[in-house]
Amino acid sequence: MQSFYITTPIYYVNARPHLGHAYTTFVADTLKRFHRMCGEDARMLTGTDEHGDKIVKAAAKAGKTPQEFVDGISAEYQALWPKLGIEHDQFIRTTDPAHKAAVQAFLQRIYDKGDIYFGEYGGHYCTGCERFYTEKELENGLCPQHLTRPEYISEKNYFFRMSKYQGWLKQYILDNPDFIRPERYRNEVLAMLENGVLEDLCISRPKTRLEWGIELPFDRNYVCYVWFDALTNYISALGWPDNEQDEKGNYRRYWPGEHLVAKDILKPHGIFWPTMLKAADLPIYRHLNVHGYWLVKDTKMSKSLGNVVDPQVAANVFGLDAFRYFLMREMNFGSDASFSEEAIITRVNADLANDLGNLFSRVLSMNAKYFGGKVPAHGVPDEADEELNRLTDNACANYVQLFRQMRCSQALDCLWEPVRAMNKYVDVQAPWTLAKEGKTERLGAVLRTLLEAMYRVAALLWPVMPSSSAAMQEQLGHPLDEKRFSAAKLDDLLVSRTHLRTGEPIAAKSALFPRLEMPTKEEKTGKTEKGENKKATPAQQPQPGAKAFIEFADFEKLDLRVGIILAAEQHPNADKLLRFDVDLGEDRPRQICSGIAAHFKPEDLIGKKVVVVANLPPRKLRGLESQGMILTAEWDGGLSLLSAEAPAGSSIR
Ligand code: ME8
Repeated sequence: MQSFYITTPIYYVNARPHLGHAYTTFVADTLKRFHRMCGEDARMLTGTDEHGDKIVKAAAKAGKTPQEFVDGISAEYQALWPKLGIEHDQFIRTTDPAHKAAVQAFLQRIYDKGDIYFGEYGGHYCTGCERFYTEKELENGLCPQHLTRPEYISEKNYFFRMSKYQGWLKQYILDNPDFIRPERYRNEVLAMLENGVLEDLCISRPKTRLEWGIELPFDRNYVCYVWFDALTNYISALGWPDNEQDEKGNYRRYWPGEHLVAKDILKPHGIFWPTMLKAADLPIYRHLNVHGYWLVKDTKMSKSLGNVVDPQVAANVFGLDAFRYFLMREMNFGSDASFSEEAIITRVNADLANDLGNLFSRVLSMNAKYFGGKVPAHGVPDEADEELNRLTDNACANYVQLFRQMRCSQALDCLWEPVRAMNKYVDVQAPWTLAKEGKTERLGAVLRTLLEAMYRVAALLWPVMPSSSAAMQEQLGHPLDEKRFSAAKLDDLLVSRTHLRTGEPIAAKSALFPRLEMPTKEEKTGKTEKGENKKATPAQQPQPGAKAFIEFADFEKLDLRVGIILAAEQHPNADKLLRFDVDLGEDRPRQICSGIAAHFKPEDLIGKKVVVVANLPPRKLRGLESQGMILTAEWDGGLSLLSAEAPAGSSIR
């Protein structure tokens, strides 16, 4: 069985987990699930990076010993991931004894090969980055990351002969075009290798300056530089070096793996790590997958700006699967993306509530109404059915291919083509008309075509939205069984148009993706403010440009009802108006005139369910009495009819 090993960076424990950490970890979880779904032996690693200057300083500030401090924050990370539905197989800490022993073995191996030497070094040291900068790398004498003035330090240290591997690494990247992806980051690393000489890497810190680290096995007066320590986690977690020769051990089973990082740590992963592996005669990782930054309203997240997004709060407010979907869909892997409440609400309402949720809700309720909730038989497919099937086949195949290339956002975009096409197909095929005309066989064929395509989309969405995908599969009478994932099953999803069983009962309704509203302050903080003012607070004022608030009692005066259009024709005296007979569940249909002639052909609207304001006083429009108003949604040049899947006369609240 093919194996797949995905890692996240191990996060520093000097700060609490935020949206950025959650994103990388969600992507890793999604990829692990995707490869499991492909029938592979997939494993995911995450963890915490706990040594170094930064941690010592943060611990001192918190009035704790480094060990107490790292235990506390590492525990927060460990507790968070399961709450976010992350299913990692292992959580590594760089303070684990097995990791420390692995780092020492790694150092010793390179030392014995002659690629670690002792020398004098003077350089500009930035504590924020935990690294030395050369004069050339500074910007106006300041660290380019932290914009602080580094300290000039001169001391004797151990060095890794990284320069020796410059030519090898450059050639390796040229020979393996997708080793670092997307391409822009490959080019960045190539530029670092092509512009000048790669310097040797200082890999020690004298204990006189820093004690909180792993001792060098060949000199007890020094501890290991954090990056050398941290990068080794990717193999120490697999049990290296003890199981290096063991065919059945995790190291031989999973290495080389796939790494996932943001652009901030491109250099250590793109340059230090492959040269370290090469020097230790170990296989090089498969790919370095580099993503951009999440910005908050176009600014970097920072504690001082107070704009750090807490992933747990976001998952609680918006729903875990909706949050995951948004992150995967909104960030084009490799580029930066912006997080805002407006962005998530817009995306979730459009893609999940309107497109996918609405599709499930209308198709399942029609199936309940027309076939008692049982899967109807396949009919003889007509051209429209074939077209939808072909579109679904292509979209499913492209989705899988794009996922393999880490292009999750494009993959999801692709899968939404059949979702949107299915909604259109429902409108065009108009099952309600087929039902009225007694065309039961054709009605069954239409619903079966839809149900099969819906199942394929729902199943493929599992890596991104595990619970919703499982719920949709269950609604379609096919509960998810993770034990049955296999390459053959995935192939079947991609090509077969028969997954459901004729006559089997399925759900009569579905309400998986509620529309999101802007969260209140209380929902965001989870607290009520003391002495809260019962009147509208500024956060509750209407948005600029919106209408003034009304009392609830005013809203209750409206009689909104579901109506079915029984007849529709052009108004005899007005080009802009259509005349309808609408069944509102009363003794006889009402005549309603509506100014929507520019947008619809009257014959297309027969059988449609609409929402009607039923208690407006009758009014004459160009000679014909109108006994109600049909509600529409309008946007730039576009117009659609509001609809609700409920019997005629149902009241709307
Ligand atoms: O660098 N947008 O740890 P770290 C997207 N310990 N991702 C973000 C982000 C943002 N705004 N902010 C952080 C370290 N991340 C080292 C790693 S690995 C051997 C050692 C994510 O806590 C992203 O994955 O600073 C980034 O690479 C990582 O957190 C940095 O985490």
